[in-house]
Amino acid sequence: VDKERTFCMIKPEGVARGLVGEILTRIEHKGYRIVALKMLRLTREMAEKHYAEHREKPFFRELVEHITSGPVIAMVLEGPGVISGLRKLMGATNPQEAAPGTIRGDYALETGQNIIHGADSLASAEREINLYFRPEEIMG
Ligand code: YYY
Ligand code: MG
Repeated sequence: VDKERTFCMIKPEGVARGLVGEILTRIEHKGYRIVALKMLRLTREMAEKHYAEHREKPFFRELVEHITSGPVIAMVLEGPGVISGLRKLMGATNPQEAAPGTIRGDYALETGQNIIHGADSLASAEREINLYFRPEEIMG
């Protein structure tokens, strides 16, 4: 599965803090290919779809507020094992538990401000890619 694809997003605080270049550098240096990329600001409706799996969680409202609070960078990444590989580059959800050397481990302190999103499974990756990108926006 050399052509495995995943969905990745730099969240509003990552963009606001000027970490876009740093994060793209880590992704590219690892060897993953960026096959689609756009900057956008999520509507509430988009955010609720994106995080539909968390609809019943106590932090859902805050999560939607946060992800719609400013522009984000949405991407499709391609490469062998990229779904789990991106999750490793990201580090643990709680940045206080994320290992040094990971994006969250190096640049964040709070779960609600953890800078980066990555799909957590093949099904999530496919669902999220389709939520953000039309087929013709993805470079083969
Ligand atoms: O996939 P990942 O982002 O690592 O974590 P999820 O468990 O899917 O949660 C999505 C998102 O929700 C997380 O990145 C921050 C936020 N969140 C939170 O604010 N408080 C929690 N206790 C758990 C998650
Ligand atoms: Mg998740």
